[in-house]
Amino acid sequence: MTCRILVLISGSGTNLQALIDDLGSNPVDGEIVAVLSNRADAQGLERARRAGIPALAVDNRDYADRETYDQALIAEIDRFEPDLVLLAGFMRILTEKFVTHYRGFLLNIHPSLLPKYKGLHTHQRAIDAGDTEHGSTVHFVTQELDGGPLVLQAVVPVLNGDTPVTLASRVQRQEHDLYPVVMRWFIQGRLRLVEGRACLDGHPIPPAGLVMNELNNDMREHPYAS
Ligand code: NHR
Ligand code: GAR
Repeated sequence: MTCRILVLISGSGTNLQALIDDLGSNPVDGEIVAVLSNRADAQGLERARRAGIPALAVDNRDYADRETYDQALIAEIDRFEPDLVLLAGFMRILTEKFVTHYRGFLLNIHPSLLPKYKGLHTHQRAIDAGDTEHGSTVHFVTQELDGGPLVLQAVVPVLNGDTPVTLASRVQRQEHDLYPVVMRWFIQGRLRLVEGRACLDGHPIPPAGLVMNELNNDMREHPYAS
């Protein structure tokens, strides 16, 4: 049965685009059935429409508080009967009620090597800490912000002279390979949340998550080669 995927965004939607392109290029039994944004001006909504995907905004500023907003969001999402909900640059913290409703089929891509740097401004924080490695993580969403079971990470080097902008763009290029891999695992029934643990092919994923790419030594020695 086709896996019905719904994507939540807030901004430019480059991760959404990577998911759309991946589904369009390699046959797999999954379909993005809708894209929702909390901002009507999110560029990602336009990307969805261009791909023929229903795209709508549910603006959080139209609701009194997080509870009523999430209630409205749940109602909109459930009209599409999704089997998988993906947060792709969605910038609103979700209530316990929301994450419980979608438990086991709600994933997020977070721009840090979790458990480091939960929350916002991750690129700046990695630079300020003098980290030599940074990256992005796909995880199941639970009540604990950016604290749910880790699935897969992509690692990038932090280079001399990096700014949050240059570092973010290096991370985002990796994200565009990372999120489609995890989406496919879920579509194929390989990735499941079992008793609070992420499992791949029936085996528990280690708490630190799997790593998609190891830092390539060439890049370390010739950091400007890329
Ligand atoms: N909700 C829950 N319950 N659990 C998670 O793990 C969540 C979540 C909602 C979003 C994405 C997350 C990220 O990848 C995410 C994970 C927004 C904020 C935030 O502080 C923090 C983390 C994430 C997303 N948002 C502000 C808020 O008050 C608004 C910031 C803004 O609008 O710019 O909601 O980073
Ligand atoms: C991505 O880098 C994603 O990891 C990050 O926002 C970017 C969205 O880019 N997510 C968060 O910061 C969530 N708080 P995109 O809109 O181009 O996909």
